[in-house]
Amino acid sequence: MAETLLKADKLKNFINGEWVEVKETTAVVNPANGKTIVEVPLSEGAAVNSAVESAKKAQKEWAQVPAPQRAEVLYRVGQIMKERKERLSQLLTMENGKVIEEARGEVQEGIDMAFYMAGEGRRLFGQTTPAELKDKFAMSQRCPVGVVGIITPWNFPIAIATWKSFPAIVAGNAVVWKPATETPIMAYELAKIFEEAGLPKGIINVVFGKGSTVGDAMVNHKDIRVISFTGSNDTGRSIASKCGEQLKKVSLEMGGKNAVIVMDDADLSLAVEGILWSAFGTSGQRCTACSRVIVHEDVKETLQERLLAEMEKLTIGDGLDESIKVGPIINESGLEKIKKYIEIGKEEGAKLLAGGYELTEDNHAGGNYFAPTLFTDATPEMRIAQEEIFGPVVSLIPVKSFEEAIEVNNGVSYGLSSSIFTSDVNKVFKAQRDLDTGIVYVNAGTTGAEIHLPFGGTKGTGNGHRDSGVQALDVFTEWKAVYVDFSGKLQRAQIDVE
Ligand code: UN1
Repeated sequence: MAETLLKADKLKNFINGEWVEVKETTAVVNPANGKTIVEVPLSEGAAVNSAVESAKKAQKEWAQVPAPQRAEVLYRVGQIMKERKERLSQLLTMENGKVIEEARGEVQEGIDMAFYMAGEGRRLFGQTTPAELKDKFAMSQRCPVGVVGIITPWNFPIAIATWKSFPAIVAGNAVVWKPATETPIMAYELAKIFEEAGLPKGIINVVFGKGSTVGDAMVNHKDIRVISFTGSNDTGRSIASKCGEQLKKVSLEMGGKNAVIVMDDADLSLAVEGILWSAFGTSGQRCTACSRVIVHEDVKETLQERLLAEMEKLTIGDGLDESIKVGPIINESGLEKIKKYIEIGKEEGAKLLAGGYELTEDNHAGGNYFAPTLFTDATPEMRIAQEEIFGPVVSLIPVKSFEEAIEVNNGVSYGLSSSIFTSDVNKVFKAQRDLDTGIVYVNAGTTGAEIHLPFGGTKGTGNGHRDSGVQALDVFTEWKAVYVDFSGKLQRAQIDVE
């Protein structure tokens, strides 16, 4: 099936509008069945150099193209993505494992981002402001940065790529892009779409390969002026320190330890649905996934019983099958990490109520499947309640009050998403104010951020920048202040004349 959908057995880099073959490759494996889908290049640093060279040249002209015309390319990209939505979704499920309805949702996120960012071609607002002096005009405007580097993860291989590349392109930059080695097909497909949409050569360059080679070469390249990264905390920190030494702008999004708070006045059926979806959707492999449930002690027993009953109904398997609700884990090492945390949770004294094991029976053979897992009676300081697991594992933490719930929510090193289920309007407003995360939901789970709002978080989740929304433009533009003096004489500012 992959062969007929993909029409390639070996992917190529896309540099300066050319498809460039690379000798060394590695297999891309479907996590649902362990079968190889395609070979992906393992590029050397030299590929980054040639990508940057072409990007530099192309960007100079691209920056001169009026932004509304740059945006037209994005409209065409959105249109082609729309036409290919089903095909892209199936390929996404094959390389990433997420169930097909979620894959369609992710591709739709990319389409939405295309049309939304295309609109920015006619906005890209700056500001005019009064000047201090007579007959003087002052304004600030957004300017492209030049060549930008984007490094994207395997868990949202197309949506996150659009969050970064579309604002970069509409703002007049050229992009060097390293997609995750686990999920290169979405990058290959998107590059083809850019090509068909008429994006000039060199404006998007895709270099496949390992982070340690390709990513490092990008981070250390003097002509890449911005790095926008989504991925693990360790990698993000190392990128940040390398960029710091070079005074290079860096935007980081590095995960979460997101909680759903369930108060004693909550609609419990709604809360159960919200927890199920945000904890076990995408097999918990979202930065926004819920991995803690902070529950008022008066409703803990009922909530946990109802959760258990619903968890039993979850179907686990190959996401191409429309009846499946939970797909596989991306790879062996993802699986090993989850298993490690199950042992940690048990040792720490949390009570394992469901799951906690890998699925290996015949209908799961060859894939990486993990049973949806529920711990209860966890305490806030346990490692399973502090560290990102990136799998279908959720821990219930009982609390006595609203104030304690907020404190527990905020008592982790991450700050991406949080949610509260309550019917008390005062708690709603207090919670949205006091929850220390970049995204807050009321009466909904922790996942499902929309592309026209800023995406990112506080503390260890990032470094203050945001993906998507108009806020993404702050990453990919420099502000320029412009003063025009039309008085006809030299007016000196900031001089006191008595
Ligand atoms: C991620 O997990 O890195 O908010 C992105 C959501 C999705 C995006 C998740 N729209 O859950």
